[in-house]
Amino acid sequence: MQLPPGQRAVEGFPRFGAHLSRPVPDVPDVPQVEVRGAVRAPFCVPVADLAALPRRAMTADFHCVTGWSAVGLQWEGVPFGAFYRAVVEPALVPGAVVTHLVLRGLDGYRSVLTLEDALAEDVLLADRLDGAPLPGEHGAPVRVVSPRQYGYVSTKHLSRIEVCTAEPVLLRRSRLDRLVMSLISAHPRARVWQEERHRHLPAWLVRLPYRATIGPVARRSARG
Ligand SMILES: Nc1nc2c(c(=O)[nH]1)N[C@H]1C(S)=C(S)[C@@H](COP(=O)(O)O)O[C@H]1N2
Ligand SMILES: [Mo]
Repeated sequence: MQLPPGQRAVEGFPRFGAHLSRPVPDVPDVPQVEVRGAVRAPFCVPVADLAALPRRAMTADFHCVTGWSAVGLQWEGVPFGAFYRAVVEPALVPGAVVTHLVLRGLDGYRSVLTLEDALAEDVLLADRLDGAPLPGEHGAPVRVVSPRQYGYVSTKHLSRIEVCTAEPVLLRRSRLDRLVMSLISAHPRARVWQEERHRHLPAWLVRLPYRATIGPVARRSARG
């Protein structure tokens, strides 16, 4: 089995992200996904309404930008494209040319995708993993999964989709935050097979320091 350049398989599927120090966010009693931006008016879609859309199962590897890959994950959910066409497109401002989406999670996490990447046929709104409801640590009640992009695109606990007609700039609170984030800022496409890890840093430069972080991740996720 072949992995994308610079990736190594780990045992199991680690919980990972900007949130590691924080507990899994609480899921509201009636979870919803808010849609706003270039729509006629912001609105909320109850996660339960996803049941009306077609479903898809998919086996895929999951690649974190730091270099670990979880292999052979079995996802189930609604194709993101089907959701977008059924729910978002009819609500767009007439004439709006959508270029990007900002996805937000219940923990405040945000990621940016081009519309083209979001509508790829293997992008899912996943609510099941390995035959069971999506567990909290992996993004309950519903998360995005985009297997051909680095994991940072695959927003967990999806709570908001912002529809954009130009590439959005995510505002950062502190100056240090802004400096660090501009250095390690996400690649606008984030395709794993092209090794598009970051916007400004070449992949070869980050491979080695990242590798040092994989050991602890792999140990944490090892079972038994
Ligand atoms: N809401 C939310 N989604 C997130 C993150 C996060 O911190 N919060 N981290 C991202 C990163 S960097 C990775 S690698 C994957 C990790 O997914 P996992 O915790 O299911 O392994 O989630 C992505 N989605
Ligand atoms: Mo990641």
